[in-house]
Amino acid sequence: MLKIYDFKGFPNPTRIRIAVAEKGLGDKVEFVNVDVPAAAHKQPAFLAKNPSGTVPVLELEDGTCIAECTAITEYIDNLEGPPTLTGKGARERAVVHMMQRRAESGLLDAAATYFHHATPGLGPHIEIYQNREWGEKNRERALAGMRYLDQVLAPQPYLAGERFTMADITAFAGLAYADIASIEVPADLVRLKAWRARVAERPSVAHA
Ligand SMILES: N[C@@H](CCC(=O)N[C@@H](CS)C(=O)NCC(=O)O)C(=O)O
Repeated sequence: MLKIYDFKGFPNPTRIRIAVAEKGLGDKVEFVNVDVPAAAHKQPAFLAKNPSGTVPVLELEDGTCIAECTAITEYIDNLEGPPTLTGKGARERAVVHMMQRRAESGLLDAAATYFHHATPGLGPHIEIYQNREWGEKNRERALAGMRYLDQVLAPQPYLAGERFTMADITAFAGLAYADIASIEVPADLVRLKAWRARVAERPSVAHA
């Protein structure tokens, strides 16, 4: 049995719950709750699994711990059946990773940085360093990221082209993070809003 340490409902754990559901691997995975609000992810037992002190973490049967949603998604996508989330062949894999990274850096991580630095975040026991100016800058970055993704969707239904991929999962979680941080999607980004509504209807996303 694979173990995934996470906290249900948080944006990054949601990325992996979507990936597991997309691949139909729910019966191969045990989700282990990490009490993030109580700072369990900053205690030595968890830091031994992931020195970054973040969820999710995938633990294989041989004890190998894999952190970072991109790496976990790669593993899940290649576990059984042909890969569907991370691309097939050199070109598609490269485009998926490029778009994933743009969604991650420009939207998800930007919204997270705003949340952790310019709002109370997870509370003073966890947010031991805050830089408000850097946080505010990242709010602007998140909005620019949304605008960029809206443009990407002009000629195509999904962020990496014709199919739903890891890039869409990351951007969807990025918008969830923006919601948590009260960064509203600007009203004129109609393509991004329509894409979000379509993605939300996928069974894997609806149940994550
Ligand atoms: N780049 C990491 C981000 C993981 C992350 O930041 N997870 C959040 C939950 S959404 C977390 O553990 N936050 C706790 C904290 O920052 O103290 C990944 O892809 O897994």
